[in-house]
Amino acid sequence: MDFGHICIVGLGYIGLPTASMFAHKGIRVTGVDNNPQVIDSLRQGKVHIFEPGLNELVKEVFENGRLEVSDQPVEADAFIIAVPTPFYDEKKADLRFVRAAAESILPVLRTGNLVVLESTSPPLTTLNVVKPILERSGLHAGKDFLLAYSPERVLPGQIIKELVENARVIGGIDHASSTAGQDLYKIIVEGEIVLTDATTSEMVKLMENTYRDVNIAIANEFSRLADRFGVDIWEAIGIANRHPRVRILNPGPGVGGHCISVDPWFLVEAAPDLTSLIRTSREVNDTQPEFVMDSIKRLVPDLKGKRIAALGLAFKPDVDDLRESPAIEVVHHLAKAGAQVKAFEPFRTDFTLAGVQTVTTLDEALTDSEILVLLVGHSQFKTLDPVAVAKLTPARLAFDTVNGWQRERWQQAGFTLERLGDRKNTKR
Ligand code: SAJ
Repeated sequence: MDFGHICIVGLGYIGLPTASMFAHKGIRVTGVDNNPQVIDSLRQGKVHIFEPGLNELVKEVFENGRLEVSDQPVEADAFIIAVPTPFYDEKKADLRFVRAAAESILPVLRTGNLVVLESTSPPLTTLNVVKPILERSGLHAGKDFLLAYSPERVLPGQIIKELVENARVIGGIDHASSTAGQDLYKIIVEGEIVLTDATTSEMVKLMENTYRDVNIAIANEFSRLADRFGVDIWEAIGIANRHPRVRILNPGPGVGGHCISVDPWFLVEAAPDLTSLIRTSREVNDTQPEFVMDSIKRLVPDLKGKRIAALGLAFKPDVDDLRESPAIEVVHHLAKAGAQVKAFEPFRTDFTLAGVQTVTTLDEALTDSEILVLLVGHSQFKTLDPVAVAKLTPARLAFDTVNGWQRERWQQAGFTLERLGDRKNTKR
């Protein structure tokens, strides 16, 4: 199947890089978003999200006219839905954006089109939610138009590279839909393209993120055990990982972002009777900010009025994404305990947080602080020179939740450096 023009609904972390990459490969692309601010800023050449390499790519395809933006879908050969699937407070998938995106395609859906859902979704969403909506057009899936699910699997911070190099799964509702999906994605994908059915590909996506969540949960649980037994978790993991079949991930302040902290719940919701391990892992990761807080309180039992520099608010290193960030959870706990927190997030200096002072420079965060708490392993924090930091702050106690700072160097510079899950080297 040939694709001269494709329409991508949703211009967020996935939709915009995907649209830009297709345009970069010479395809005419219409990118659609229902947020007028997104459309306005893109039309002014401003990219509303931070992702290495994305600015340059967007600039190129706007300048050569291959990418245009619109507030509603237009007729095209193929449609890709890349909208968020958040969840409600009770951990149930919120498919309103997916439904709205499918409905927005209805008026422009034509015979011969291919529609691909990329949004992470509970099993059976393509068949039971998207297909019936699109068939309200009077056209039949598999007969008049093709329909597939193809999950995005790119890692924020490396999206541009992974979009091209990662293996791509395409699950059609029938064979023709799968092969049409393959024709579409081979335009941008250099990695392997694996064809399967729609429900398998939905489940593959959820399994990948759940697998990672469960593995991080065990690392976090190990950090609690290490803390109890006077072990240094970082040393212990380093040794355990020398085993040829063991690969323990890193503990930290918790699991954030819009994927791994959300997606496992889709499986729990879909089959609560079969998912006790998945649910428990989510609960371990969700309570890790409390473990961080308890560890800090053990060092400083009365946090009232203590001036704390909280370094990093993003959900993980070197990204500007704050969604579901455990660092923010920790900051809230500190503020609730009466600490005077100054939070610094270098990738989002515009960000404000109720009840917490956010500052725009590292100097401001450090200047009169008594305790430093490293919450995100941003490269610029990990490479800080402790001797230089010591000159900028009266603080001499630092708590590192991500193993970002070398204890010896910081101690030589006059700091007491405590780390998450490291009771072996604790000074108190
Ligand atoms: N984290 C740890 N310890 C680790 C690794 C990660 O605590 O050893 C934390 C991070 O700090 C972060 C969270 O887990 O808070 C998730 O970060 P991540 O880097 O593991 O993953 P995401 O959410 O950025 O991207 C994931 C990826 N999925 C997998 O690696 C299986 C990515 O490939 C997916 O495309 C993405 O979810 C998605 O969009 O679903």
